[in-house]
Amino acid sequence: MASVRRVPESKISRFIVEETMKDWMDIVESDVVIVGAGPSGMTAAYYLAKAGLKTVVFERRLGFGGGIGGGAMQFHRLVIEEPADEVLSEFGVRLKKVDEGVYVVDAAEFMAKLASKAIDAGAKIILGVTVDDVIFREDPPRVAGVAVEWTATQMSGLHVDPLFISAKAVVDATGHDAEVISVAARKLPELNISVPGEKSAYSEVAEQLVVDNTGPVAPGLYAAGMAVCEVKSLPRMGPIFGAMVLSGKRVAELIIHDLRKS
Ligand code: 48H
Repeated sequence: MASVRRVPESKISRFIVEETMKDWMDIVESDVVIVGAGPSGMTAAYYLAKAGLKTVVFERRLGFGGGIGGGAMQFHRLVIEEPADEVLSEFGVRLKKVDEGVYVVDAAEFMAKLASKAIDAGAKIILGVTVDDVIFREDPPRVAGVAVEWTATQMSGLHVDPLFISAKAVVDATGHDAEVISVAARKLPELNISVPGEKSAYSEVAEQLVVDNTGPVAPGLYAAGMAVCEVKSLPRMGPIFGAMVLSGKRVAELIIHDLRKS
């Protein structure tokens, strides 16, 4: 039998603390912060990291995937329509054709491969961290990063101040509540953001509308995925995920373009 290497407790702790702190030293000045590791956030992370931008995803929960895992009423299959199938094929997700241009995928496979691709491209996904505010600058008014706190600390109700992470672009990929954009709208009237709220279901038009409306809501602050519905008052679409993936890809393309300009 192979002999298992003996590692003392203090060394285990030292390695973890040292390597974690090295990562955080790097993360505090990021190119792009993505809030939320759902389908739109992880797709954006993949394309941004692939383009060479230092990209970090903060996810409140201790797992990635957002709404993918819950599927439709917890059924484990999701619907994808073209042209999102091309993106999923790039991620290695197997697609079963069920109609012309329409496919079903396995929820667990979808979230696992999405995360794996984003991480392999160089994006950092940090779990258990909640973004609860933004950093702003004047002349011109803009978002310049985020405030982060451990989700567990937030849940405890303890009065603990956050850490700040600076970024050239912040993506709200928090889903239905558009949490980051909502905080900015409330605290920074000079950014002129309004959050009218999403509309009821109209799947056939919602998918295209989400993709078309993905983009900046204020300088330095972008909306992707269901957050776009919340901010632009668009209908929801239910458990069809093509637009989430295409919105993540589009926000990445827009940010890459904007950051190359500046
Ligand atoms: C850190 C946060 C914070 C925060 C939230 O909901 P998601 O899956 O988001 P999308 O937009 O990529 O995908 C939406 C899709 O899952 C969906 O719900 C669809 C298609 N619905 C259609 C319909 O009609 O209902 O993921 C958002 C992620 C989650 O993992 C949250 O835990 C996380 O963001 N999150 N993370 N700080 N403040 N708020």
